Amino acid sequence: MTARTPIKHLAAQQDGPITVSGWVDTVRDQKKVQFVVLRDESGAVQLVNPAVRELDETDAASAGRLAITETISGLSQGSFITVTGELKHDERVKLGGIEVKIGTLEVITHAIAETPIAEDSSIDKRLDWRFLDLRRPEQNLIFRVQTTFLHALRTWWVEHDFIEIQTPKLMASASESRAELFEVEYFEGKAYLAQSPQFFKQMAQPAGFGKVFEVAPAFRADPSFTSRHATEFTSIDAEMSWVDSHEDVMRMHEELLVAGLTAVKQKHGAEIEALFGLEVTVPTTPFPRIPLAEAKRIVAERGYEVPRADDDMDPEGERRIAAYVKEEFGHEFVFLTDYASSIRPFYHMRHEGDPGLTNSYDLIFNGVEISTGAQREHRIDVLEAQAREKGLDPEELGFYLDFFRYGVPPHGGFGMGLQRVIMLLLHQPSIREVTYLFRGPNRLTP
Ligand code: AMO
Repeated sequence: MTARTPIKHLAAQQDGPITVSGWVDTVRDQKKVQFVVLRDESGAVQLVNPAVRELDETDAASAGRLAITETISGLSQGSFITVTGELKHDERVKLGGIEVKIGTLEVITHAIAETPIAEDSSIDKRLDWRFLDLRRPEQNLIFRVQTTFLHALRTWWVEHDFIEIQTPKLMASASESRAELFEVEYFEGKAYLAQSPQFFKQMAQPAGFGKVFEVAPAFRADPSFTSRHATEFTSIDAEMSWVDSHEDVMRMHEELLVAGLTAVKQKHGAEIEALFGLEVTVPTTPFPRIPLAEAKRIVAERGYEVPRADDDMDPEGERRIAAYVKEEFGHEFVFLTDYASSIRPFYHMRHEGDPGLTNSYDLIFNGVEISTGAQREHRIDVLEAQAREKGLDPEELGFYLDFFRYGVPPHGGFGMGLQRVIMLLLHQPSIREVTYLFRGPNRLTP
């Protein structure tokens, strides 16, 4: 490994010799002095070189300095370099109050001088050149926040005795609605890309695992071009035994999110404020809960009738109910509960006295759905009847229905879109900004 010091550690170092490596952000090539802003994954630092434009035979150091000066004059933005030099603290330096006086400079790889994207390039153009786009400090922070968030979730799950599972992404049948299904050739036959780990995370319940989680890709052949949809996203899933209702799932879900957001605030709160002008709020528990019918009444009273085409909440309704919750409870999250069975999958448990409603919820964060959760129907006769009612082929569901024939505890869980959470947490305009490599109806590269 190159013996380099990450730039973020320089401020805490004493003045003296140092090696730094990274890519060139800017070059200011003045007659008497040259400045290079060097970036790495952790920050930026100013490098300085007293320029020597002509060889001075009387000065032994002159030849080396002249070579460095010429190298810097030809240095293109984005080139990767390694510099050894002298670190010096100097309050007058705007960038972090430190500077490195260049001793040696090695160009590791030259970048083509013409950068294909600029700050104001369209998102599509930036995605074409995603590896360059990701060099921006904001992008780097997004993925460090995501790392911290996922790590905190995993820690929480492990501390609460959840088992991590990896379920197959190649399936013989649909895992959610047939409408958004990718079909792939599979030897002589067909396979489908998993839309969620739904059936297999439920399988862990009759398997006696108790509590499970998975963080993995999910695929949806959704042709929409909205800011919240991707054809491939990361699904965060949890499922646990012995729930009395969806209320137990919501309690687990909110505790988990508090753990995730606390870690993000602690580790990145200041940077998020500096780069995005945002304060991360750790939500209080319990999150507000509003039955869907009540939520629709509230937004109607406030001047918006949710279209009646289906029984769901539309995106505008989600925005409005979130605005109401923010105003009334000062909360960024709201659980909308008790969705109609007509718009929920067959595996959601229905209300004991009212089969028109399910023990389910959607979680809204800053006005957008980030998650769906529910108690599952675990009684085989009821489950079969519900599947038939939805017009599903019991043949295709055979393996799933078997889970319920050999003993199974009551259970429930949720699925949550990782990219949606990060997008809404950091107030990003689109899921494209927070996806490492976005996949949509017309994007399969890079
Ligand atoms: P659902 O279909 O609501 O529920 O998906 C759960 C969450 O996954 C995210 N999501 C998406 N993110 C980006 N692009 C998409 N096309 C996309 N589709 C879904 C959303 C959504 O809230 N099996 C159930 C969950 C469960 O009951 O456990 C399910 O998949 O954030």
